[in-house]
Amino acid sequence: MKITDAKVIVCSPGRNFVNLKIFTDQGIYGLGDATLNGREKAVVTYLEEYCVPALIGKDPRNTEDIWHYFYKGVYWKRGAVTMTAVSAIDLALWDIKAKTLDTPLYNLLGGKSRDRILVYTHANGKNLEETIDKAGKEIDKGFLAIRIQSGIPGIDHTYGVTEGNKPYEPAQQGLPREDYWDTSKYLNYAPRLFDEVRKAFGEDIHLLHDVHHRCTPIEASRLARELERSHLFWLEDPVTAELQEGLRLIRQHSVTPIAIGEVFNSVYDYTSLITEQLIDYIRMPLVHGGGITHLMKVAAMASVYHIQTGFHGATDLSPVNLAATLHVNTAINNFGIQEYMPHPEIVNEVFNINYHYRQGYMFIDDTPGIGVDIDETAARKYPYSTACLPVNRKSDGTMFYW
Ligand code: CS2
Ligand code: MG
Repeated sequence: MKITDAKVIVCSPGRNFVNLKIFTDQGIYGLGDATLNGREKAVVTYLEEYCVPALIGKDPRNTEDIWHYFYKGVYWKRGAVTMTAVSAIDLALWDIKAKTLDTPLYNLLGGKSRDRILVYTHANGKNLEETIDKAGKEIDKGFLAIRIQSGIPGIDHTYGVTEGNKPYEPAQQGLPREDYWDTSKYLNYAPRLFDEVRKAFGEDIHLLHDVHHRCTPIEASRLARELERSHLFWLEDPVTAELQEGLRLIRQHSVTPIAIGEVFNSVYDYTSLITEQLIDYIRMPLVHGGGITHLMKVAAMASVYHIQTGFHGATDLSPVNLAATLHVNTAINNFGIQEYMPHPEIVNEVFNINYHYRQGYMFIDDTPGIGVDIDETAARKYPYSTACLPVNRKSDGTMFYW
């Protein structure tokens, strides 16, 4: 079996997506997600200029060797752009392998460890009342786990909080918007927010919260400790994790579970976090973390240290990534939870999907391969348009983490 061609498909049904399609001499093709929010074209160039020509003629079944060809074989290892390209190739090859064997992908990853995938959704409001109101609406849809984000009194616009009833979309057309941030206002408000949410909905619902890397380790320790009384499912990205040792301080001070890694792209971002048991959930998505080949190894390493998965699943990852992630979630033993933000309807004009949500869980069908297809004619109706994530400053103007 040989790879005969590969093409990068860029489209923008409501937001930008990049996908890779790999063709073989046996008429079977595979799809991989290559979307890197706000930096899409960098991955397109990387794939088109450097990867596609090198793929032609290779046997697509050699997923392990091809992964290392594009990882070890490249002098400039790691980094989000490189790893997103590697991920797209890897996903497309696993798609081909499973289609060739006429079986859903999860069967090649260990088969079924479960038949439904616990998911969490998002509720965010401009203030406490609106946040509680929106969380109530998600509970009415049957969700058992909800990420709660709220506008903070005294801060004009908070990342992760949508305006009005618009769907959640952090990237905006053109150059990045500038947001402002005040950690002390946030630290005073967040524990009160969760007290009220618990009061409104009781103890049974799982609550999650995303700090978006905005605290120092000692600030995050205070927050994690004060949130203990609200029994969070997890506190996400409490600190920026370039410094893995930063997580030690939080662990010393609190038993609030910690999730981290949506911006990671290799196991080397996780080594101390996993082996020192400084976290509870890994978040690195398939699309940026080396695809199936690498993520299965990271998940296996995490499982040895009693760490579970909670893969990133925002709407800026394409349905191909979501479906592939559901296959992994079906197969591995140390699955924890899956983030699920439904794509708006327009996305389904371009992607034919093989999963659905029902009463707090996602279900994936038995279509061979990853199971998602792309309609290229529909994709052409939605051309790419530059959009970026905001930048973030402290209230005195100092540049800060986004
Ligand atoms: C968020 C994302 O889903 C999450 O946990 O942090 O919305 C994230 O900000 C975006 O995916 C960035 O592209
Ligand atoms: Mg996050």
